[in-house]
Amino acid sequence: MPASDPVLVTRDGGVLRLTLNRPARLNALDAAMLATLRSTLEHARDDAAIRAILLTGAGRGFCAGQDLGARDPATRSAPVDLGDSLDQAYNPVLRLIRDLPKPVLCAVNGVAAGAGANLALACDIVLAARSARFIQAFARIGLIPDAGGTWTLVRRLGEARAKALAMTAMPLDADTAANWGLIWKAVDDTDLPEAAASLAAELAQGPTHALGLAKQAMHAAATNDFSTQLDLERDLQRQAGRGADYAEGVRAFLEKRAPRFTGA
Ligand code: LHQ
Repeated sequence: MPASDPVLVTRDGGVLRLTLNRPARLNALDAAMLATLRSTLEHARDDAAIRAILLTGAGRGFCAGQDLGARDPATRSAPVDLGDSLDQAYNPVLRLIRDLPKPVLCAVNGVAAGAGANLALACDIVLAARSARFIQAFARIGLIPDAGGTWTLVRRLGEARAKALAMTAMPLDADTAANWGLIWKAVDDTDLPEAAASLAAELAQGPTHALGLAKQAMHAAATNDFSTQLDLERDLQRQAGRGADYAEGVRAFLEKRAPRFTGA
């Protein structure tokens, strides 16, 4: 894997680590990065040996959103169709992260702006370095939040905070993001690599099938009423209860030892 690859892809046991790798541009997203993210996440979805994904960035930033140098709207004769760019390059990646039946962890190592912020927020668990900032930078360049931002911000923060962040493009520090429930946790910068690696390793040893079903149930909760959600929990728990990991989990409990989950 050449160090110049736009996304570094490495395996450590059941963890697939994806490192956005254009540090001189704060890992701003271009077509090659998005294509690599897409194909790698498709592979991760289909490979049962991959049981957790860890997304992070190289250098001092996590991701500064769309590469604004990749295309100059003013010097092109045809109008820019950003909808096509979202449809073809961004949204498939966001849907993959959201639908992947295994945990996706994001370690936000520095600034996360525009689509970069919302890429992080699409992940299941977000850990951030205390110095990281989340910036809905879109309004600064005359755009609306995309990459799922309007959906995520309103659900996690409510309209008041979501609208203020979108309309002011104010940077949100990692501690406030955690206090507001936008992310899981802020940790000291120097602790982030170890905290992220150990959480990813722990997730990769978990009952992967059940974790995927839990993710599915929680996503459905956003639109289900209580009774429908009870029915869904029944159906998914039925599936989990047939799994080898449930049998192993109960056996390990009774034998007073740590479970050895296989992900099945
Ligand atoms: C960059 C970028 C960048 C290129 C820093 N591009 N080079 C849009 C269109 C299409 C479809 C899909 O959806 C989207 C969604 C979007 O993501 S729109 C939002 C795009 N992102 C932004 O507007 C953020 C732009 N960047 C910034 O505001 C700042 O760079 C932040 C606040 C992220 C960081 O500020 P600083 O820490 O002061 O760093 P810097 O500004 O000095 O950046 C370092 C270098 O990275 C610099 O290059 P240079 O050669 O001068 O050292 C920047 O030009 C470059 N860079 N973001 N998005």
